[in-house]
Amino acid sequence: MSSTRRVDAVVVGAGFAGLYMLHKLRSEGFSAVVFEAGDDVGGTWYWNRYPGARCDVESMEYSYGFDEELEQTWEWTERYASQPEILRYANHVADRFDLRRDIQFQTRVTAATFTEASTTWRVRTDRGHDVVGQFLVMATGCLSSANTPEISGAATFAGSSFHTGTWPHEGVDFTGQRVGVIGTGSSAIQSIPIIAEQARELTVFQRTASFAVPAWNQALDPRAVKELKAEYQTFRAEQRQTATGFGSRIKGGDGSALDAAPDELSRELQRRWDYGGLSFLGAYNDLLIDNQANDLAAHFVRAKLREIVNDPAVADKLAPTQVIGCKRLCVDTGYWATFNRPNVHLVDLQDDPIEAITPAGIRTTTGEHPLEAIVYATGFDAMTGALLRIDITGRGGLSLQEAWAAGPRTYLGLGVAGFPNLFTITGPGSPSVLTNMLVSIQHHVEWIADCIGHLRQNHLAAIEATEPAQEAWVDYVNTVASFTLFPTCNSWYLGANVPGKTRVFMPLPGFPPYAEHCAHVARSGYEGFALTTP
Ligand code: NA7
Repeated sequence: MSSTRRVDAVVVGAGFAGLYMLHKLRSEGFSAVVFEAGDDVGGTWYWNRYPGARCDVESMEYSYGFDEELEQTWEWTERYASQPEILRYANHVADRFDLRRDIQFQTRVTAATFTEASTTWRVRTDRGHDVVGQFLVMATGCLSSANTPEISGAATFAGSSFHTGTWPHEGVDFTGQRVGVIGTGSSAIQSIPIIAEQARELTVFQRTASFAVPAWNQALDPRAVKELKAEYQTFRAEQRQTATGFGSRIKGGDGSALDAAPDELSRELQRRWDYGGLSFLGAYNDLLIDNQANDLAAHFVRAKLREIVNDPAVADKLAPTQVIGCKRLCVDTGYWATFNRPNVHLVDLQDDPIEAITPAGIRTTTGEHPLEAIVYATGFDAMTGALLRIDITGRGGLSLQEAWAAGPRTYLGLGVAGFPNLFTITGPGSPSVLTNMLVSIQHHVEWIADCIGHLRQNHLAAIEATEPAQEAWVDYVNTVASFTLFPTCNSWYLGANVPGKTRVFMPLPGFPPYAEHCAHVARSGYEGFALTTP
C-alpha cells in the first residue's frame, strides 16, 4: 500500500515513550503520526511476554505522573507489576487519550532521510508509507532489538526455539518437555523458576553468573496506596531528586560502606535485603564507585546464595565474580532456590562451552544435552540496536551508522550533530536505563515538546546539536562513567554482549544533575544547539 502524509512530527514506536510523545504533541497543537512494528501499544511490555515477566521498579513508581486523574484512577494490584498488568495500563492510556487513531500498527520504519532544503524528514515504512514531518522522534526503546547469538547448528534444532524478548502471544506450555535456557540475566532469572515447575527437565546454560536480590513481591495494601496517592505529586518530585528516579522513600544510603562498623554494615544490608529490590544498591553511596565497598555488598549477597543453594558445587558455579551492580542487578522470586529442584541442572559455560546446537539439543564440550525446547534469554542489542537498524540519513548524506561507527555520539542523549530535528527519547548519553524509565521518558518527552514549541514560537525551522557541544558531552559521559565501577565488566550498558559492537558506556549515571543541565540548556535558548530560520 502507499500513502503520503505531511505532519509536524513522525514518532517511531508506541511504547511508553511514543504514547506520551503523541499525547503531548497533540495537546500542544502539533500533528503527529506514530509507526509501531507491533500490532498494539506497549513496546517492551508488548513483546516480553515470557513467563514471570515483571518490572523491577515498583508499580506505584513505574507509571506516568503527567495526568492527575490517570494516576488517581488507575489501580496497580502488586508491588511489582506483571507484564500483563503493565500492558493493560499501556492500553488504558491509549484508550483514555484516544491515541490509536494516530498510530499505524504492524508497520516498521525502514528509512528516514533529512531534506536540507525543507528541513524535514522523509520517513518510509515496510508497508509503503511515505510521510514527511518537520520533526522525527525516535521512541524506539532501549531494549527492543532482540539479541540472538549465532550458535552453529541453531537452525537444525528439531524442537521449538523462543527468545524471551519476542515471546509467543498465546504462551508456551513446557509440560513434560526437556527445556534449555541460554542466559542468566533478568529475563532468565524471572522465567527459570516458572519454567522449572512446568518442564520435565530444565538445563540452564550460564555464561556469567548474575547477582540477584529478592523482590518479595506481594499484593499492594490499599491503605498504603491511598496514602501515597494523597501526595502523589510530592512523591513524583522526590523520585526526580534520586539518582535513579525511584526509591526516594527508603531512608539512609548517604554514608560510605567503608565507614560502617561490621555489625552496622550487615544490619543495613540485611535491612535492604529484607526490604527487597534494586534499592539494595542504595545502602551506601559508594557501592558503585569503590571496589572495596562494592566487595562488602557482593560478599553479603554471595553468602545469601550459599545459604539458599543446597549443593555447594552448584552454589560455587552460581556465585558471581564481577562487581555487584556492574551488570543490572536482577530482582528475583526463588531463582537460586530453583537449583535445589531435582529436575534443574546448571551448565557453566566457562568450564563447558557450547560447541553447537544439534537437531536433538545443545552440545557442550562434555556432551549432548537432549532438549525439546530452547529458550534464548540472551538479551538485546541495547540502546542503539533499534535506532541503527533503521536507515537514518542526516545532513550531507551522513548515515547514523557512519556517525556512530565508533559508538553512539549524542548531545544530552537527545540530539545528534548532523541530524537536525531528530530527537532520541532516552537515547545513549542520557540516564535512561540506569533510571526508572517512566521518569526519564516523561522528562525527555516534556523537554522535546518544549523545544519544538520554542521553535514554533520563534519561527525557527531547525535545531541541531553542534559538534563541539556533542564532543564535550560524550567526554563528560565517559568521565562520569569512569568514576564508577560500571565499565569494569562486560555488560550490555557497554555493548559488550553483542559481538563486534563498539565498547562504549552508553547511559549517563545520575538523573538530577542531568535534568538540571537539560533545563539550563533550554533556559539559555538551547545552548549547544544551532537554531536555524527557514
Ligand atoms: P541480559 O541482561 O542482557 O541477559 C542476557 C543473558 O544472556 C546474559 O546472562 C548473557 O551472558 C547471556 N548470553 C548472551 N549471549 C550469550 C551467548 N552467546 N551464549 C551464552 N549466553 C549468552 O538480558 P535480559 O533480557 O535478561 O535482561 C535485559 C534487561 O531487561 C534487564 O537488565 C532489565 O533491565 C530488564 P553475559 O552476561 O553476556 O555473559
